[in-house]
Amino acid sequence: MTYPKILTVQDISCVGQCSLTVALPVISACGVETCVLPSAVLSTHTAGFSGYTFRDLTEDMPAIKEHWKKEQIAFNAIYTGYLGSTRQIDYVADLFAEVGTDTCLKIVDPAMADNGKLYVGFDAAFVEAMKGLCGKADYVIPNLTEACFLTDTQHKTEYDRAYIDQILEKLTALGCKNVIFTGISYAPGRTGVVVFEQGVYSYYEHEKLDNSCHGTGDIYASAFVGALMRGKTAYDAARIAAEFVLACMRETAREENHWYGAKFEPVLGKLIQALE
Ligand code: PXL
Repeated sequence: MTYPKILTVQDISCVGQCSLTVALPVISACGVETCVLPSAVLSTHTAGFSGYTFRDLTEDMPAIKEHWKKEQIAFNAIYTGYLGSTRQIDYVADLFAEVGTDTCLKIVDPAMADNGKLYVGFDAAFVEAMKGLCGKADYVIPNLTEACFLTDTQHKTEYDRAYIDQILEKLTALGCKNVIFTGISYAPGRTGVVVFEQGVYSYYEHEKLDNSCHGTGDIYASAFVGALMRGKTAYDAARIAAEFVLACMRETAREENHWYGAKFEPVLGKLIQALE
């Protein structure tokens, strides 16, 4: 792959340091051409702001795809994040089938839930549709809450390896080939990412910081995708993305009032260095 081109499908939250306003700069910084298909346009993200606007762009998706096909545009990878409607999930499956190269990598971040709850606006029908999309992906990047919704598992805040193994088994049964399972913590003060590749388990553990920031899931997935497209193994990409998110969170903790997102911009240079 000489100069990989990736398509990312997720919303534009105009303010909020998440979704496309993260994916575009982060993947571009990784040296990968980043094409975008906005799933919706919101004035802000939905976590903590009230009265935000929401323009669903589902209706635009088929015509955009047809134009790309007419122009013979094909992507080396397609990475999806926050999607704007249940129907949109079917259109994303069409994109997977019709505008990828022969070796197109399909990466799904089922961005729909955190801390035991679905984000505002999502329901059981969306979760069911997302199960189907995950089954079509080469890599799925859920947090624990999302994995629980995808596998009808009760969400726990304290758990052991057997609980995680059982979720991984159920994700595999859905058709997920490789799982990058974020925010898995087996010991106090520690957390990490499980890399489950073709049934083989590995784990990258690191410090658990006291602060938590909105949007870190999007930063993580974008950095993982960028590193993977730069030829890193899934384990190395998972490790590089984890270290990048830690750097973003440390940067964010320096300012008390920055509550709505993580400050990734000042540490983009560290991500670029990690890829050299
Ligand atoms: O970070 C995930 C995300 C993306 N986009 C929108 C969101 C959220 C999480 O709440 O509201 C619009």
